[in-house]
This record gives sequence, C-alpha cells and structure tokens, in this order.
Amino acid sequence: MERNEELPIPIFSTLEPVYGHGPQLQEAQLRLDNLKFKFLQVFGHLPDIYARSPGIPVPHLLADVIAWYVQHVHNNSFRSVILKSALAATVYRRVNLIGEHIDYEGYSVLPMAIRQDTIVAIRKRDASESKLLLIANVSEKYSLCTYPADPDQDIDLKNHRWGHYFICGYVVKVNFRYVAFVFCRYKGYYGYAKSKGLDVGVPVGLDVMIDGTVPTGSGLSSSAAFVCSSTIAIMAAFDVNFPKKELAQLTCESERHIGTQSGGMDQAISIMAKSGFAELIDFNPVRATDVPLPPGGSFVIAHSLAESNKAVTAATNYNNRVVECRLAAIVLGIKLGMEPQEAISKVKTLSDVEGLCISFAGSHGSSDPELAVKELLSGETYTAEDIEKITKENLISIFANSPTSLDVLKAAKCYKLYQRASHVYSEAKRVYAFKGTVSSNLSEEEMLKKLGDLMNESHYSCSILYECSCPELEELVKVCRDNGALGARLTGAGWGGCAVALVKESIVPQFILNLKEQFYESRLVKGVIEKNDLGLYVFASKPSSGAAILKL
Ligand code: NG1
Ligand code: MG
Repeated sequence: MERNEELPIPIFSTLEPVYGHGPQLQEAQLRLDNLKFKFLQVFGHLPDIYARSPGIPVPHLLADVIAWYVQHVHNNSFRSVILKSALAATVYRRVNLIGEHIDYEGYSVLPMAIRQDTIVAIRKRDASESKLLLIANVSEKYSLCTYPADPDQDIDLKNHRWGHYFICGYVVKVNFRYVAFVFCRYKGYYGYAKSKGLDVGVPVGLDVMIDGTVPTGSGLSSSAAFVCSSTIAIMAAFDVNFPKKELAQLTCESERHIGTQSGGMDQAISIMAKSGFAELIDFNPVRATDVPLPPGGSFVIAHSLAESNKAVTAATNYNNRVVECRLAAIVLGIKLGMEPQEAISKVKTLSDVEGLCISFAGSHGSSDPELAVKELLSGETYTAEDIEKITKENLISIFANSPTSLDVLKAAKCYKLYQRASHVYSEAKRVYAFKGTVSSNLSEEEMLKKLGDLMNESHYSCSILYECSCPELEELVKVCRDNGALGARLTGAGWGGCAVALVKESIVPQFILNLKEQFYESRLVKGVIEKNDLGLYVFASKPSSGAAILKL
C-alpha cells in the first residue's frame, strides 16, 4: 500500500469525506455557501476550487499586531478589543501531544490536527484579465488586498496606502501578512514547478478568498493552515498536485521566510493528518505514521491567555534555542572525535551526532546520547569565548549565512548547551515511548496512566531544561493536574499559548467546568476575556483530517 505522504492531496467533490455527517457538515456547508456568495460578490465569478487545511495559530501575525499596538495605541478601549482578538486568534491550533522543540533537530514529533480549519477559494484569472493577485477575506473587517501577479517582484511595503485609522493599521498588518504569505506561496509554486520541469508559462492573476474558522472579531487565520491551504489552492488552480511530503517540505521552507527557524511539524500535520489518528511525523524525508489513541482518553486544550510574541522574541526565545542546539551539537561532535572544521561544516542538528555516541551505551545496550551529554557537556552556562575555544572559530563566522542566527548571537549573553541537548534527546525518546505505549497490550487504565506520565515528564523537561514555559502555563498545568488530568503539558513553542491535558473521557465535562472556575474565572474579572467566549479558550478535541482540495 502506498504511504499517506507519497499520495497527492485528496480531491473531493462533496464535503462528507472531510467533515463527516453530524452538525459539523451543516456548519461547513453554510461556510462554503457564504464563501461562494462572497466570492461571486467581490470577483464577479465563482471560484474554481477550494482547499482546506486544519488550523494552527499565528504567532507571527499576532506578534505584529501586538507590537504595532503597543507602539502606537494608548487608548484603553482599543486595548481590550485588540488583546481580545489577538488572544482569540491563537485558540485554535494543531495540538502537539508530545515531542516539543525537536522537529528542527531532526527528531519525530506526535501531533494531531484539530477540527478548526482554513478554507481558501481560488480562481485563476483569464489571460485577458489584469495580472493581479486579489486577496479577500470572508470577514468584512479585512479589506481587499491587491498585488501584482509577478512572482519575481519583491514585496514593497511602502507603496501600500492603507489609511490612518487604527483599525486600518491593524488590518494592514494582518492583510499585508496575508498578501505576503500568498505571494511567497505563489513564488514557491513557480520555483517548485520549474524545478519539476513543468511549463509554468506567464504568471496569471488569481482571485483568492480566505475563510478561517476563527472567532469573529479576530479574522485571523493561522500561519501553517494558511500557508498550506493557499499553496494547495494555487497548485490546484493550475491543475497540478504534488505528493504530500513534497508539499510539507515546500510549505515549511516558505514559512521560514517569515523569520523563525521552524521545524516542519505544523505544515506536515496540517497536510498529512487523518481523521481519528494522531500522527508520528518523521523528518528528512517527511513521513507520517498513523497513531491510534486510546478511546477512553480525551485531550483537552486550554489557552494560558499569555501571548507569546514569537516574531518579536525569536532572537531570545525560539531561534535562540535553535542556535543553542546547533552549538551543543557541534561541541558534542568535536568531543566525540570530529575535527572542529568538520563538525562546523557537517553538524546541523543534535540528531546528526547521535550516531557518534556508540561508546555511551544505555541500559539496553544501544547508544545513549543523553549519557554522552552528561559526560561531555558542562551544566554551567557557556560564554561565546568558552565555545570558541572548542570550535576554534568564532561564532559569528559559524553563523555567517544566517541573519536570524546572527540576531540571536547579538542578543545572547551565554548559552546553555547541556540543558538544551538533554531536553532534546530525552524528549525524542519520550515520543517513541508514547507511540510504543499506545500500541502495547497494556490495559487502557495502565496505558492512559503511562501516557500521562510521559506528558508530565515532557512538561518538566520543557520547563526546567528548555525554559520555554511561563508562569501562566505553569499555573494552568497545575490546575489541570489538580483536577484529575492524567498528564498535562505546554504544547507548541511555549512562552505562552496553550496547554494540553490527557483526561479520562468520562470526566471531561466536569474537568472543563473546573478549569473555567479555577483558572479562567479570575481572568474574566480582570476583563481579559469574556464569559461567552470561554469555549474558545478551553475545549476537548478529537483528531481531525488534513488538507484537502474541494472541487464542488
Ligand atoms: P508553534 O507552537 O506553532 O509556534 C513552533 C514551530 C514548530 C515546533 C514548535 C515546538 C513554527 C511555525 N512552528 O510551533 O515547528 O518547533 O514550535 O515544538 O514556528
Ligand atoms: Mg504556528
């Protein structure tokens, strides 16, 4: 049987294969009707095709919005509007069950897609029509964006005149990112199609309309869902379809244009998810293996209400960890016998040096990189000079080709190599332990307990060794455990955002009520969120399906 990731994106002519039967189908039908109607209204034609991808958050967009807001707006009533929409927009995400901050180190992760998705409707313009990319949003809050249909042209922010009113500024930022995303994908499509020897011809214009299931008032879609569905829509409009693994790779590279040195988890799960399964995602090359979850357990996703401004803080948070891991890997490589120059040129990730750890055998006899870390790296922090003594080359020249890494070096005072590497190697093991547990013949009770323990260990490692938690996430994880969660952990990049808890199916409603009372209630009082919106911040989710093309 052909593997899921070798197949092209499925094309459906009805909604049932994606949305099943129940109320979800009706909801999807209404959304599609509305999308079609708006498309016709704005563009005067019906779309050719629709593409959808499950939803993931948009830290980049939010970070921009918030950064802009902080700089420009001091009016309190706007403040609550913006904070509310910003927070609401990150509620919907793919949820990573285990395997945090290891995708960019080449290790497998175990996420599942959730129900909320983004749909992109698209129509290729005729050659006689003007060569424009027109990008609209179902939500009237987002005005139409126009861009020349020239894949070689750079995005020029200055030529956009968007008005002066604050909300316009807000929309600009958001829509500009939308445009940038679509534009990158459009470019990506041309580059990719050319590399495949396809005749891409002269670029034509596109009419595009976006609909994301995000709370009204935010209008934001999510980054990977948006990137994936627009790439797929563009390809489908040009009547081509590539294997999922290639799309996952392409969309991951495209998203890196935005400035975080992301691994490929979000795009891979967005494209490869299968209803009813979590997926074990391997990288280089991207592969997905279905992981059935025990029916007696449910995953509850809860927002900590702390916002992580990933784009703004990349140099000290996300990209900083990517750089620390690379340095840890190079130093380990050298300590394990590589010549410094060789290590610098060949070692990109911690997984690259795992094979050198053969002399460090664990209890099962196989090589154990965690032992090598204990033995060879210092638990004290390293200064740049400490590391340069080992690498015999200065850090600036090691990272000369990566501007975002150079930003990290500028911001960093010291580096924690032992802690970061210990997290990565132990977390990579926990992913396999998790997968092994669900396919073991343990009783369901024992299985759920074991999965919960692994999630708790993962959280501890993220919090103590990787230091990507925050006080709100710590409090939320504790509230989850105090209320009967078998395990609870931060999920995604951390420094804010969501936690995921494994809860026995039978107690889910009571568990959610308790969380509302013990974590969210006091925040309602402070006016951060509103009672009616609580369901957007805390909910249970079953694994949903991945990207699809809808030719209705
Ligand atoms: P989120 O939570 O979406 O910011 C990020 C990365 C992932 C992965 C996780 C940490 C992006 C788009 N995604 O996820 O690739 O590294 O952090 O496990 O940057
Ligand atoms: Mg994301």
